[in-house]
Amino acid sequence: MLFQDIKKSKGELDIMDEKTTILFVTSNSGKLNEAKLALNPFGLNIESFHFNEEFPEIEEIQSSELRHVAKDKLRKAVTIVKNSSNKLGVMVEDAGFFIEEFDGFPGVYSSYIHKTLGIEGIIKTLTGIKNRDACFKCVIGIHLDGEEFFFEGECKGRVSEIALGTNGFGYDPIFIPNEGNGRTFAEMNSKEKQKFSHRGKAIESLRAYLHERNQSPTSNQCSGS
Ligand code: ITT
Repeated sequence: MLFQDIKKSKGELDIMDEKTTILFVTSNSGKLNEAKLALNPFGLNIESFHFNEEFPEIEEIQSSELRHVAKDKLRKAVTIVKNSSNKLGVMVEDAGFFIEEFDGFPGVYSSYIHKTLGIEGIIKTLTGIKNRDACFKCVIGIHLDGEEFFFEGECKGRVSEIALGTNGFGYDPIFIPNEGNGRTFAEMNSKEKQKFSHRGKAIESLRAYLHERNQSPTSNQCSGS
């Protein structure tokens, strides 16, 4: 059942439409577009939170665990988003790129390393190193009716020898997932990336949970965390 299929009386229309809307608090338009692509077909709207002078960004805590970062991000997001009670939920996501040879680095520091070293810097650092195994991981946090739920996704693959492709964002041009015929994420269209990606998997778990919760007479019966 699509979320839009919930029976609506005339006056409830707008309220119910808002109740199919998730407010995604992210500064990353690539993440936002991928979430829309994955969830819109199921009748879930994804709205972005517009950062402003008062709230220019969410400052991330230093932690070695994506889940801790996501949990902290979610609490901060819920605080800065006022009047979200008319929405289905408030969502955040924390992701990282983990290179095996470097014991998982950049991992939780992926954003900083992407801005400083960049993808060409990663390729240079791996010159002459045989083990190019890497993975993407992400944790989605969502605040629903006063409760927090978390959904994880992982995608294993390797770092390419050269940057290839123009689609996607971030580390996509240098990541070759194990599934996907040896192409980088940046050589795939968004739908293909979604099939294999960490985000695609985490979003699918979220979608399945929301579907189950929507069908349950009392929403507290399901646990997604
Ligand atoms: P937020 O506002 O949501 O925190 P961000 O871009 O800072 O956005 P993260 O800290 O979660 O997001 O991401 C860490 C880095 O990993 C960042 O440089 C991203 O561009 C990159 N990244 C995340 N998901 C990716 C993906 O699917 N493909 C390529 N790079 C990705």
